[in-house]
Amino acid sequence: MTRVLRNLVIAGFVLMAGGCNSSGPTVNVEDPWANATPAGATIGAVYLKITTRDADTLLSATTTVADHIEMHTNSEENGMMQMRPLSNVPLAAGKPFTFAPGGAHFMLVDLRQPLTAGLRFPMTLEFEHAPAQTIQVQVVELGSR
Ligand SMILES: [Cu+2]
Repeated sequence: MTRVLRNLVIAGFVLMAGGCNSSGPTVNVEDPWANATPAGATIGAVYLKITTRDADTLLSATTTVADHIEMHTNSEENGMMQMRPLSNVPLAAGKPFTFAPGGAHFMLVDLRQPLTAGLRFPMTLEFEHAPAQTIQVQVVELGSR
């Protein structure tokens, strides 16, 4: 490699590194919430809006209040609502993806405690590229939103 070429390559790496650190958080999660669960319930659902600065893939989620979390989507097939598992969720750069009632949701499986209105609990989101994000989910009274 000539010296000029090598310097160009080094300059390119410096530019890329600068670009990766330039502006603000890479992941923005808005309004994470869950409905309170009735006594004896073993599952719950979390909703939120997520925007990533760069194209990424949401791989999984974990929480202290449930054994595990599955990502699901609701879709209508032959006139019936079907819940299907999502193995991951592709996120387009800068384009919000919304988990909301009637659509995509995080399903908390085998709750370790009831979700009571007013409770806040942590949930950690894992991405293909962005660092893991821990957010606080707000539990609201069932039917209040
Ligand atoms: Cu579900």
